[in-house]
Formats: sequence, C-alpha cells, structure tokens
Amino acid sequence: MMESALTARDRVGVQDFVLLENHTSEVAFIENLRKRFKENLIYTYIGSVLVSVNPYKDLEIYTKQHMERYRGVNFYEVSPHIYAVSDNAYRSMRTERRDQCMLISGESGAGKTEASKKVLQYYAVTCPASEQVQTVKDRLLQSNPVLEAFGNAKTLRNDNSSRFGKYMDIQFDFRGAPVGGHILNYLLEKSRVVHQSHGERNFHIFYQLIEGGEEDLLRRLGLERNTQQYQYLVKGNCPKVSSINDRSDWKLVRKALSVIGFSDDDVEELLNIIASVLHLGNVQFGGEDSGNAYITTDTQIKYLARLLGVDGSVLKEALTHKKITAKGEELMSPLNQEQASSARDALSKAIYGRTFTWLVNKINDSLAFKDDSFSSKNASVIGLLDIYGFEVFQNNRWEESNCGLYYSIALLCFQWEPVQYFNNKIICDLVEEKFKGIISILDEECLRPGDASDITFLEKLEDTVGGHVHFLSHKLADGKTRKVMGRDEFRLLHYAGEVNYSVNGFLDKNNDLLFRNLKEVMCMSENKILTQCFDREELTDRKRPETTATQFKNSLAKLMEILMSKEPSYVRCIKPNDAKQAGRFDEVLIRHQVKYLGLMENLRVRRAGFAYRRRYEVFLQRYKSLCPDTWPNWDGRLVDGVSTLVKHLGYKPEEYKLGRSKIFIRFPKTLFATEDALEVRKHSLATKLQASWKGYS
Ligand code: AOV
Ligand code: MG
Repeated sequence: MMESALTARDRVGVQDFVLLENHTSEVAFIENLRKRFKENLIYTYIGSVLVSVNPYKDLEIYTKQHMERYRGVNFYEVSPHIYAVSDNAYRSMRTERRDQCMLISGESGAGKTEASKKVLQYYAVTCPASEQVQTVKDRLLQSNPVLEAFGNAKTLRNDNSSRFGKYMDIQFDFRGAPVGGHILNYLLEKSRVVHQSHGERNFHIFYQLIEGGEEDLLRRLGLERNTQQYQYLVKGNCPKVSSINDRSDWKLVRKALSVIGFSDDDVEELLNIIASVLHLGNVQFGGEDSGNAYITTDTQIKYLARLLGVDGSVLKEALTHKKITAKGEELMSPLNQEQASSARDALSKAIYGRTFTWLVNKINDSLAFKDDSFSSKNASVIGLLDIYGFEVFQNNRWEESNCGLYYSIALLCFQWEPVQYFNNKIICDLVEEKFKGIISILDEECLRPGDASDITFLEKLEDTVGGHVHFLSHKLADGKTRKVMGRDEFRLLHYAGEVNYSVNGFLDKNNDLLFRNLKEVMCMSENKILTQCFDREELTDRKRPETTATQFKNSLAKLMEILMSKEPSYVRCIKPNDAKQAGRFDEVLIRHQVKYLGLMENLRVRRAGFAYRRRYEVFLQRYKSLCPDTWPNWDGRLVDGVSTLVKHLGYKPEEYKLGRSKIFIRFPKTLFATEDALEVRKHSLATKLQASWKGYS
C-alpha cells in the first residue's frame, strides 16, 4: 500500500518547524522532534536555524555522496543537514563576499564538537584544492585530534567533553579554496589536571601516552604503563572508558602532530612536559614537627629535574618555600604540608595551561598563510564557534553545580549567546552591566589584603548588586534569609532561566596563584617549550597580572567583536538522554533544552514574517509538474511562470507576494497543500510506473 502524503508527514514530522500547524505549542514542537528522531532524522530547521538531536550512533549520512548532494543546492530543496547549512554559509561568503560565522550551542554532550567537525570536513572535501591547499586542509582537519587530546576529557556527561572554548577561523582565497586558519582558545579547565570528580578523567593525552607510548619512550620519561600509579589520574576512579581506545588514539595523535608540522624535537619536549606533570602529581610531602613541609619522593624530583631541565635542589626548595620580601630583603619562608601541596598543584596547572596555549599557537603557525602574493586581509572567512556546554539537570530549575569560576564565567557569558547581541541590544546592555559588576567586585576582593574570602565576596555582591532584579541570594531585603538558597551561592536570572553559582573557590581560581619562586624555576627551564611559556618579563614586572575573570572578559569582548562583523548561522544541538544511548528520547530533558535554547522564540520570530521565500527558479523547478502550463518546461519569464502556477494551484492573492526574484508565501498551510499535492503526484506516478513494469513481467 502506498502511504498518502498526509500519513507520511504524520510519521516523519515536518522538516521545518515553521510548517507546524500549531506553532505556539511546545508539545507539538517536541512531538515533531520525537517523530523525526525515531526515523533517524536528526536534523530539523526553524527557518534557517538548524536543530540537531544527537543520535548517539553512526548514521550513514556523512558520506562523500551526501556531501555532493548538498553542494550548491538550495537550502530547502534537500532534507535538513549540517552540510546544507555549511554549504549555504559558503555560498553566501562567495556570492555576497561577506564573512560568515557558525554558532553552535547546546548542553554538554549535545553534539557541538561533532557538528563543528562535520562542517570542517565538508569544506575539506568539497572546496577546490591544489597541492598547497591540500596541506592546509589536512592541517585543519588534524588540528582536531591534537586539541582534543590535550583539551578534552571524559566527564559524566560526555566521554569526549571539550574542556576549553574554541573559535576557529577558516580562511578562503578568491577561488573559494581554504588557504589558512586560526584558532582562539578560551579558558581551559586547568583544575582538571590536578583533580577529577568521581567517574571523570583527566585530559585524554595522559592516558594515551601511558597506554600507547612505546616502551623506550616510557622508559625515557620514567613512566610506568599503569595509569593508576599516578595521583593525578586516580581521583575520578575511572581509568578506562569503553567508548575510548587510548592506545589507537595515541597513534592518531602522533600522526596528527607530524601532519601539523611538529618536529621530533617539539614532540619530545611536549611529552617531557606531559610526563613532568604526572611526576609532579606524585611528589609527596611530609611534615616536620615544626609543620614545615619536606619532600619524601626524591625519584620524582630526579625525573623532573631531567625532563624540565631545571636544577633539582632549586626545584625542591621552591616547592616547599615561598619567597617573601621583608624590609627590602628576600626571605624563604617554609610552607606547611598543605600549602606545599597546593603550590605543587598550582605549578602543574600553570605548566599544563601554558603548554596548551603554546600548542594552539604552534598550530596557528602551521595554519597561517604561506602565500606571499595573497595576504590574509584579502581572505574571506568562515568562523566556527564551539564552546563548552553547560549542564542541565533534571529538576525544574537548571542549576550549575560543583564548578569553579572558569565554568561559571563561561556559562555566564555564553548563556546569552551572540544571538542576543545581534538581536537585542537591551538585553545585551543589561547583561554586560551585570557581568561587569560581578567581575569587578571579584577582582576587587582578590586584590584586597586581609580577610577576603569567597564569603566576603558574596557579601560584597549582595551589597552592590543585591537589589538587582536579576540577582538573588539567601539574603532577603528585609534582613531575613531565603531558605531555599545556600549561604555560599547566588542565583542569576538569565533570559531563559535561572542559574545558581556556588562561590566556593571563586577567589582562588580568579587569582590562579603561582608562587614567584616557582615561576623563577620555570624561567630557568631548558625545555624549549617552557622557555616560551614562562617569560622572565613576568618576574621583573611588578604589576599584578590580570585576573582570570578580567582576562576572560577582555577576550570575550574581542570574540563578540569578531562575531558581530560576520553573518551568523545557528546550529542548536540537543541531547536526547543522559545515558549516552541511541534511540532514547527523554522528554523532560529535551523540554528543558528547547526552553533554554530559546527554540520556541526562534520559531515565533520566524513565523512573524512571511513563512517561506523562494527564488522563482527554485519554486518553479519544484512544483512545475503540478500545472499543465508549466510542465515539463516554462519558456517565458520566471515570474510569469510562477504566477501561472500558483493561480492554477488556487493561491489567493493575500496568501502570497511576488517580489523581484522570489515568491513570498504568507501561511505555511498554503505551502503544506502544495507539498501534499506534490507528494500525491509522485505517488501516483510511482504507482503508474509500477503498474507498467508489472505489464512487462
Ligand atoms: P559537545 O561538544 O556538545 O559536548 P560532542 O560533540 O562531543 O558533544 O558529542 C558527544 C558524543 O555524542 C560524541 O562523542 C558522539 O559519540 C556522539 N555524537 C554527537 N553528534 C553525533 C552525530 N551527529 N552522529 C553520531 N554521534 C554523535 V561538551 O564538549 O561536553 O559541551 O562540553
Ligand atoms: Mg565539545
């Protein structure tokens, strides 16, 4: 039995939410998502916004054939796909000479990073190439496994969670060939280097090195092939992840490093650093009666001295003392056990964090334009923004737990997303104002000597922004307390919902304090990478370095500027369930995401204007078979053909408008009817064809 057009839509839903009959209904919206998800149709449009639901399984929709299908084809002519969005952005860049950016959002595990990789692959395969361009394409693609090895980790929500924000520019020349690229990285979650929550891991690279590293390499680095030997790798009690093969990933990463142009020396120095971090984690302290810390693990110091190219005894002293200046004289003041441990951890975080930045710079060198005849100023650009996702819990308000400043600030910022910047100056100003307030108070507390603590920071916040309608804490205006909130948290009301922030650790994280004498040791390092990471200038410069929050605020402002100079496309990723399982559609979880991604608002905006606009030739091509006068070909002016066609279809004058090159259709139901007519015709053709084949057999 042939399925009628209507039941087909019943089964697979509509491919554009704009076509939903009941467009204000969230229930209908989610039902449509569900129908499509069940049929493995993970992509749906809201106009030109792409909504994507993570299938948690490999779908055969990313082949070269699929890429070809989307190449140069109009948006609505083919089923929704990340390739359609990619192609559309590419063509706008080429024809309108306007830089593009793709903003990919969604919670942790929703598929942002995968989406951005698909976009990159699409350009690598479909754009014109020469030998030189091929090198650039390879390097662009290979930057991913490297950055993921060093910047991604297994979390509870995602086995390959990005622990840094990434904005990547792909630069194209006048022929539309990718000729270069540039990456900006944001806020690597450095604390993960020294601590992981239960069920989570450190950055992938540590496990890859230990599981995959060759025997003699490990020997040289003084490492054992057992991740559980390393304090920095045991905190989460999660050495292995079923979806990850550290050993084969190691091979991929090594290969990627050489494609990008890392020399053997570079790689050796890089691995020396990674191994050093593991050794540092195993440096243990004992306490003397006086409380002063001393080092109980000399082997580690020996390895560290060699791998980092520093003097072992100087390092030992620096790990257990703090240099202070009293009356113009420098003194070494001993640390107690606890202080020494946190000094050690601060060093590990600093080394890892700065090495990561070095890595990004090094990749940028390799992606930079090599062609003198063509400067990057002439390039057209498509930027991809892949931030790290926030986490939504199953209860009614979404909150944000056990995270420090890094995470919170990122959340704070990306919450409103550039879309707000493009569309709504008022919200943007308000948020910016609020944001500034909180950060400057935080910075102030960090600089204040004496009793400054996380709690005094919160109190200051209450004093200063407590009256703000978007700010809540446990303190009520009349001096009473709000019972539902802890004494160490505040809540911000973002446009799409409320977020709780715990202030625990805010000050420390903002300071990111690395004692001066440890910095001095690192400045003496003979490791070629570290000499670039630790600059002696830092030691002479008496000025306080910028705090983390201020740094981030500044780099965010820069990012906003970059994005606002470009034409945006949006990809909204949805995570279907918390179990990382294929085929499971958890409605509660999805409803939350539809809310905070603002999808219903998106839809409303879309519906406010004409629902559909299509170029005449496209419209005619698609529907010409429905009218004897336009079938099989229309010879006259396009506008006349379209006019003849819609009159034949019975469009009423108020239902459509004919523009210069496009037809505008007012109501989706009009288009519905036309699409249905097309389906019916296709089916009847197919039935006739089948019947005639039967006649032959
Ligand atoms: P994220 O980037 O949004 O999370 P990922 O892109 O890392 O999420 O996706 C998480 C996992 O979901 C991937 O490792 C894949 O296993 C699976 N996945 C995602 N998209 C697809 C797809 N299109 N097809 C098949 N599997 C997919 V985070 O970085 O944690 O915010 O911070
Ligand atoms: Mg990611």
